[in-house]
Amino acid sequence: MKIGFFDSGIGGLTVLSEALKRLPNHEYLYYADTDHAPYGPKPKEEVREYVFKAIEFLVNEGAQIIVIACNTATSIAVSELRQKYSIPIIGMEPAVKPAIESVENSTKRVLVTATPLTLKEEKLKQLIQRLDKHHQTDLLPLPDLVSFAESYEFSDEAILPYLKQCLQSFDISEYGAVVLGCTHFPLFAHHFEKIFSSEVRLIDGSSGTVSHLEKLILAQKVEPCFNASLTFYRSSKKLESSQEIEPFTKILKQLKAI
Ligand code: DGN
Repeated sequence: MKIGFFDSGIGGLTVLSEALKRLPNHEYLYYADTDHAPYGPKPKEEVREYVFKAIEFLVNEGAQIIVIACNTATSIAVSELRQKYSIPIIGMEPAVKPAIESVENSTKRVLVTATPLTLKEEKLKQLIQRLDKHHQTDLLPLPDLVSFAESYEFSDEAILPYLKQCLQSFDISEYGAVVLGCTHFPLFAHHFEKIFSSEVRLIDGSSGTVSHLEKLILAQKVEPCFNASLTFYRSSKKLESSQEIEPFTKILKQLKAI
């Protein structure tokens, strides 16, 4: 089966890596809209256009299922995309449910981190309203992490001071779970682990999204594909040389997916 993955950049690789581990026998197309990343600081209408263009491209390349491996794009465009296309379109959902469940019988709180655009959208507000019965969640936008990731800046010297500064008005000992509500953020999990105690759970949405993908594939009863493959695109340009592909495969190797 041809499965199209989309993100503004390398963040969606955290979701693709989970899919490659659990569902290896498929043809994966990975579209990183790096000409326009990061989406966070851009107006919603502009981002919406980029997302529509990317999905159109993946559909034209033959994708039979699309995974929008980007929380920001999902909150802005998934409903309209599902109206436009007849193929299944899976979106991301910040993992608020498992995070709240993990602190349910304690006095601990949940910190939901994401891009400013995701935190502003109605979709997340409604999700929290529905699940957060005991008012245990706080929101924290982390606007710069996507830019750090897109410039392959993962050094402790750059990331730890940034996270500490964003967290300065929070009492971190209050938290039992942190939701990584942007697909780029798991790339910084080891930095979060240096700030929060080892009992704090870091939860992202990739496992839930891949379970959804797995169910859809099973429902379609497709035969396993014996020429499984991985094709990468940067904003509509197919990457051919190993030099072009290397930044993506390097991350997938770090995530132990290939
Ligand atoms: N990986 C995207 C997300 O999950 O929200 C980040 C989008 C962006 O470019 N800000």
